[in-house]
Amino acid sequence: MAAELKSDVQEAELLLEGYECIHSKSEVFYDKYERKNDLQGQTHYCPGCGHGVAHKLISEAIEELGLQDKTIFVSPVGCSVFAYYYFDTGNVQVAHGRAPAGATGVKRTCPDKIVISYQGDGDLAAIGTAEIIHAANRGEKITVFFVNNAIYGMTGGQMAPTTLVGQKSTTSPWGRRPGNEGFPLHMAELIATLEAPVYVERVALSDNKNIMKARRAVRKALEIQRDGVGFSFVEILSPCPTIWAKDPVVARKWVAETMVPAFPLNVFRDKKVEPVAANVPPIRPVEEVLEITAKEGSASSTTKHAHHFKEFSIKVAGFGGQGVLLLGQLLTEMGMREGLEVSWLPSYGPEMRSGSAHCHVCLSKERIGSPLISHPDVLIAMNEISLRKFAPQVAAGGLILYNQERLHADFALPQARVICMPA
Ligand SMILES: Cc1ncc(C[n+]2csc(CCOP(=O)(O)OP(=O)(O)O)c2C)c(N)n1
Ligand code: SF4
Repeated sequence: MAAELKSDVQEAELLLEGYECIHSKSEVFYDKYERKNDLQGQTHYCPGCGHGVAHKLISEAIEELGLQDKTIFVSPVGCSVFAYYYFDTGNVQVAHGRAPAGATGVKRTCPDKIVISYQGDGDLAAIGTAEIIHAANRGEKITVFFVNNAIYGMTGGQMAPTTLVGQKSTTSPWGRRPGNEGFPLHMAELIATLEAPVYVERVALSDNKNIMKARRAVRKALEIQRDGVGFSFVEILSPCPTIWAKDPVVARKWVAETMVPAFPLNVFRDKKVEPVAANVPPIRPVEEVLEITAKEGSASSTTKHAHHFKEFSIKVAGFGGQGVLLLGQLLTEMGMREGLEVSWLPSYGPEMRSGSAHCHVCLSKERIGSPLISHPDVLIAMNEISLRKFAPQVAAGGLILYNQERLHADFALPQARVICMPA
């Protein structure tokens, strides 16, 4: 008897006899996942997590359609927040729930790109409900992959809008009760009630047959975007073994046996529409759009100065009501008139007056990567609080303009020059 017992490896080898075993990774994935220390090379997903399978389906579709160089992947907040570790495409990471809004901006700016909004159910159906509904309703020509695992995975298993009736979570320890927490949201059905979406399907990562269907849906959604047809949305029912406290095989079965009856698989929308050219406004110079073009022959139409900087940053800070934001806008407008790239980023509290207000202004000869300024070349400090708070950030050799007669005796700053001018 003992001699007939075979090891798992021998069993597997027997099963594979006559088959060629191929392991491959889509070219759309990085060759090496650059992660911290000993995590190099592996993904951050738990074993059996559906995100890995969803990533594989998306990357293979991008590769097959030859879209890698055109794709911009917008990753959400949630377990898939680090999708940019894996996809060798353009990547943007946005705030919780805002992926459809971010994707809208990217697509409208770069209409020839393939823009993917990838989101979990907490992200899409809770904090981002408004964004997804309005992006779908506007018919943005983006593709949304919605990974529904019926729970908040990343934060440890709180109830999501998709949590099933009776399903326990850390915030519904007795199981979801419709009388208290409402019914699960069926996002695919909801989106299919809108007029604009072109393609809406729900698929499941429950078994090989359904994974193949998911593969086709993912590809079709991307084709629709490639052809400029309209908004495409694929809901992917996906296992989360860790939070569900099930082993990966049982978790997959749970998708099939418990999730699918509650979230039926279906093509909810497959509209036949002709591709239409993107309705993008003609690109005109900003000065022209804002009607600030100087009149022919006037001084400002001819006076362009030689600027010695490549990039020049200014922070204006003070109280609400001092014109802090307006001053930043004026500087920005002057920059535009000089033909520079400009950005203006305001930051102020809820108070209309007397609250802290500041803004970041960037003037540059090249496109500006981020409007956020950590080390301004110039600080315009309109009050003492702002001086003390922001002066240490000023770049070495920078300048501070301070709205007072003189500096306080205890104030010393070695790295920047201060000019006091009571404005
Ligand atoms: C504005 C904001 N609110 C809350 C959080 C905390 N948070 C991070 S991930 C997450 C839930 C994500 O769940 P889901 O979208 O279902 O994705 P999963 O992790 O299951 O893939 C929450 C609430 C946050 N990061 N930002
Ligand atoms: S917690 Fe769940 S969704 Fe998150 S990585 Fe683990 S299995 Fe995946």
